[in-house]
Amino acid sequence: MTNTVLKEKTMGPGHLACAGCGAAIAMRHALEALGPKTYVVMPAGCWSTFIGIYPYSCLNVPVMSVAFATTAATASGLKAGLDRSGRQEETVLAWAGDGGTFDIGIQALSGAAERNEDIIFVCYDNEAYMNTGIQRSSATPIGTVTTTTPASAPKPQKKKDIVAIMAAHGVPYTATASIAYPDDLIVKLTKAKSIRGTKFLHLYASCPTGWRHAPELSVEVARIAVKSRVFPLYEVTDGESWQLSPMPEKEPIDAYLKIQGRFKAMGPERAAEFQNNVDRSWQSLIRKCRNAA
Ligand SMILES: Cc1ncc(C[n+]2csc(CCOP(=O)(O)OP(=O)(O)O)c2C)c(N)n1
Ligand SMILES: [Mg+2]
Repeated sequence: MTNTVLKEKTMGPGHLACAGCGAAIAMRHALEALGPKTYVVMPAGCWSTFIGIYPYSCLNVPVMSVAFATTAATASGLKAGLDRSGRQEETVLAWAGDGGTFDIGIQALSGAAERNEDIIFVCYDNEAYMNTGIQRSSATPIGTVTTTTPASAPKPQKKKDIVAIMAAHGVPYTATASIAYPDDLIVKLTKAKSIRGTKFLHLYASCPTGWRHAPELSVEVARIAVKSRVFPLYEVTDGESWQLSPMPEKEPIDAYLKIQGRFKAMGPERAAEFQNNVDRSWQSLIRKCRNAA
């Protein structure tokens, strides 16, 4: 696909995302790290619509728009084809939302990970099916209001632990990253690019429209998520060596819940459960990192 907007840069300014879209920021940093020799494979989701209408794509790299369930399988095939053509230095980036990763994309992703396909799979996680109108996914946190879990009955289940699932496949590299910590994100993707086999990045991407916060607060919300340990930053090598990334001082969770309208229906009980989930996940992560040290 040709980009008629910007020739030199991997991502131009003319996308159609909402103001403050974390997923748009995420791609800009990802392509900064991976460079122009990147092929992007993306399923349905906000990204496949706000990329723009051909030939006015905001991306200056080739993009394949694929059926929802097939991202990792298509990326595997594309990489095999490039290899066969002697183009081993080119990177295949599978780029899917949480719906396209945690839910509908997981079987193809699991298959690719089990075969250890040489791809980078990034899940930009905005914690719901945003493109179709904010429906809950298995990445949506407990107590969240979405259009399918309304204020009268916010989501009762907790978020699925996708990194543990990917680590359990024993893939060479898995990590979390956030749009609020771009240096860390770029270091991780640069590292992923240098490793052969399946690499998985769980990338936190705020969504002002779905999370009901001001667009200018997207990075701030992402920063508080890391500080409050809602979304800690870490890496897992070969599925067994867990390592915490540089983390800021710990802060209470209250600001995180208050700043977003999606948690407005959370009573004190659900808030306590949310906090409890965060604490338990954090303790478990610390244990894994200590055991690996
Ligand atoms: C097989 C299939 N089912 C449903 C849809 C409708 N659909 C398009 S985008 C989307 C939401 C995707 O959510 P997510 O992967 O989290 O990405 P986001 O929109 O949040 O960026 C859905 C359900 C589809 N395109 N294909
Ligand atoms: Mg989503």
